[in-house]
Amino acid sequence: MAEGFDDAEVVPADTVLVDAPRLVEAVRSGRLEPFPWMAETLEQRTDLRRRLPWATSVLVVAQSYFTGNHDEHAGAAALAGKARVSRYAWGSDYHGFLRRRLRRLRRALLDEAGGGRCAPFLDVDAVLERAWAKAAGLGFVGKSGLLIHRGLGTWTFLGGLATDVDLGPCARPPVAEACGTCTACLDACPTGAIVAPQVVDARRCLVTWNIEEASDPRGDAPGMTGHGWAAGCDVCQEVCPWNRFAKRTTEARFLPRPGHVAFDATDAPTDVEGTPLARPGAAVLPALAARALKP
Ligand code: B12
Ligand code: SF4
Ligand code: SF4
Repeated sequence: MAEGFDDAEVVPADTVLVDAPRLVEAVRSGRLEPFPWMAETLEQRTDLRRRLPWATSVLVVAQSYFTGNHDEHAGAAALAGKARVSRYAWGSDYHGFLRRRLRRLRRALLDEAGGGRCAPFLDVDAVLERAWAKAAGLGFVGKSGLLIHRGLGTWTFLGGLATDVDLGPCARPPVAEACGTCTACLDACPTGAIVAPQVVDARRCLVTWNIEEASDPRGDAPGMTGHGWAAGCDVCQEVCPWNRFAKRTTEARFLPRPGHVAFDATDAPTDVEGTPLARPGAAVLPALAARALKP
């Protein structure tokens, strides 16, 4: 049914999300302070049926974006002295084409059911996606806070459909948390943003300041520079042993565009339209590289 995605599973829409109170706590504690829209949409995020009261089923999808490592695409010599870009931002922006794929899935579902209501969600919608993926048995939430799929690792985007078509019960059992005694992500995070197992403080995560709020001067604060990441950050995923099992995607749109794997202040990409680098914007990329490479 979920053609085009790497994995998918259904889960009833009235499933109580055990992680919903954790979002409330994250907002109250100030950890999500850089994103006022998280507090503004809190009720919808903790309860999907506030916004979509008609939903009876949720189909959660996972899409791998893993196309390899930096040195495979840029070469060790080309990487020397450059600031890196997070793997998810190497190729085309996922929002447009994965949303189109979700709309196709929606059409197929409603055609088969003979009608009904169905709303896609993908990243920007007020849905607690990792909690839904966990509830659907797609994986477990690691100490890094990332959803770990046993076959795909952490390199996945999540999304789905909420519908009033009854898709039945979830066919999978929950996936047990399997970090064990490993603390590699907590130890390796360059800014100490993983403040406790599964708890990420967005005020310290590099991604807040080099993608989402790239013009905010707080990204230049002491301890937040010289980390080597121009846009996004993959450290907590690179050290994760579960990613040894990560399967590569066959989706060519995630392959890197020339110059988008790593750059410095002198050769930052200028053509970023249709890529995740458009979020910070071409104008700030040289400064982000300079910040990342600050001695
Ligand atoms: C805001 C946001 C961010 C913020 C804040 C991240 C954060 N951890 O809160 C910033 C900008 C920092 C960020 C960074 C990244 N993000 Co982001 N982000 C989101 C967004 C829009 C909302 C996340 C959210 O609700 N955060 C609030 C916290 C409370 O919820 P949560 O992170 O889901 O927390 C889960 C667990 O950690 C656990 N939990 C939380 N607190 C506690 C406390 C205790 C005690 C316990 C036991 C458990 C627990 O419960 C939650 C649900 O299971 C989602 C899309 C969406 N609509 O869900 C994408 C999303 C989570 N991001 C994603 C990605 C890819 C990233 C990056 C990898 C990007 C990068 N490489 O540059 C990094 C990873 C950083 C990290 N280690 O989490 C993917 C994650 C895919 C996956 N496999 O997990 C998502 C789902 C987008 C998507 N549609 O694919 N992101
Ligand atoms: S993305 Fe980077 S800064 Fe953010 S939690 Fe992971 S390792 Fe830390
Ligand atoms: S690095 Fe270790 S502790 Fe962190 S999510 Fe992966 S397995 Fe869990």
